[in-house]
Amino acid sequence: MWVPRSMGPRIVRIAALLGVAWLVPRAGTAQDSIPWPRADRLAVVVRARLVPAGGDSIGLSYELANGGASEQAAMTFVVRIDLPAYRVAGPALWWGSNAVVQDSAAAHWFVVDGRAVVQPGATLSGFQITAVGLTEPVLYRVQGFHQPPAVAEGELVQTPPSFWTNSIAGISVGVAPFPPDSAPDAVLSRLAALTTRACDVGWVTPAACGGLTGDVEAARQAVGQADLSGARSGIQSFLNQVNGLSDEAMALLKPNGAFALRQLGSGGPPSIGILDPAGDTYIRSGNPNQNQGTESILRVRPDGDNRTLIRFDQAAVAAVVGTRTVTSAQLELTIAENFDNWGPSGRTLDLHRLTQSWTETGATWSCGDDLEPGDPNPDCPATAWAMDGSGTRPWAASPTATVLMTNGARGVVALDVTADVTAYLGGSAADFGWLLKRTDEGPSGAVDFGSRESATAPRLVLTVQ
Ligand SMILES: [Ca+2]
Ligand SMILES: [Ca+2]
Repeated sequence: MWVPRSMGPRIVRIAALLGVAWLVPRAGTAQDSIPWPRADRLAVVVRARLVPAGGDSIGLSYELANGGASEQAAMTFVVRIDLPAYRVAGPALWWGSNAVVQDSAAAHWFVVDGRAVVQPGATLSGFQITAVGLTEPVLYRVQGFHQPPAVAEGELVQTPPSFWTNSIAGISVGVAPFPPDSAPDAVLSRLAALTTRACDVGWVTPAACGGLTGDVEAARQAVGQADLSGARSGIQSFLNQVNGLSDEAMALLKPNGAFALRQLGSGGPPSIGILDPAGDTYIRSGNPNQNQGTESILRVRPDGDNRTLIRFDQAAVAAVVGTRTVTSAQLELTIAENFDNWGPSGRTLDLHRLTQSWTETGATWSCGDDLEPGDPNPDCPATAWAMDGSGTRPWAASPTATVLMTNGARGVVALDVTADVTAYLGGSAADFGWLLKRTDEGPSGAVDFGSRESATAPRLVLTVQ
């Protein structure tokens, strides 16, 4: 199998992780002689296509067709996804999750109700992932359902074959992180390699391959002559041709072509990425050892010094930003209930950068991670923090952002965290998220925001260019 040089190590690594039975003829094993149905009794076709996804995200939807000649119904579907964060959705009665399968990150769908298996001759769609990154070829695996063999009384029951020896594999389109080298020649070299790959596996017809390859080659020559405008024309022509190709070709080549155009300085509009929190909770001096991490609200109020903690997955932020620059980062909170007691001219909330680590289900007034959050005692051998009293506060003294709350305010409150997100990404500040509190916790003024357990979760809106 030929793979582009830049992709070779990854493909080989993926092949090693997911099993390489699809690359080489299967050697007979002792397992083949046991009466369990073998993997080759399942014949499936997996189709991938792009689906709309917000901002900078890529949405992929997979269709699983079980061949009429199969002797098994399909019941497990795995696609290699080499990303720290992505969303997985599945068809009805299939459980979809981010999983580690044989030490390999993978989107994993498993039927949870026998009625939903994909019978021979049937097709099921709706296996979806949403992620920020770029598409590339990945391996998938599908395992069939089989009844255990009948066993006579006294006969030894044989161990069923594992997923890895009793599943079939193939190549489809997945999402991977942005490439580390985004210089124009590296990006075009990647695009040329992916185009060749799409042609090799039959996602692009030989006739169309010539046109696509010619466009990328023209762009590479233009870059060699420092003619970025000419290079952009080549890639624009490439993208025009990609429209109308097979679903897999579009899924693989469209995002990569668009990425190349961006890296060639197309001056296109900035893109926007939206992230859900990795953790949120609120703490209160009135119940100093109680955790509120699973509540559907994030409360800020003076009585009991209720303060909100929130943080995002830095790897997910980095994946959105890729090789570009954050031009804006807004923390958006949706008001679930405004107690409308902010006085005639309103009162302010301050958002501070936290400087100590904490966990969503362990954070209390007393510490960042109570080891026994279910009891009324502080169990904080290593994570105590000084939310009041003596000691250094676990947040940066100068607030990152301040917002005025007023009676009657409803909807979304936005806090500008661009400087902090940039500092977190650049490593000049450790990322423990933020604390939101009343500037002056004396006078009245209370508000509940939706937590990530609610329908109006906080979000981090990133604009990158
Ligand atoms: Ca929470
Ligand atoms: Ca405790």
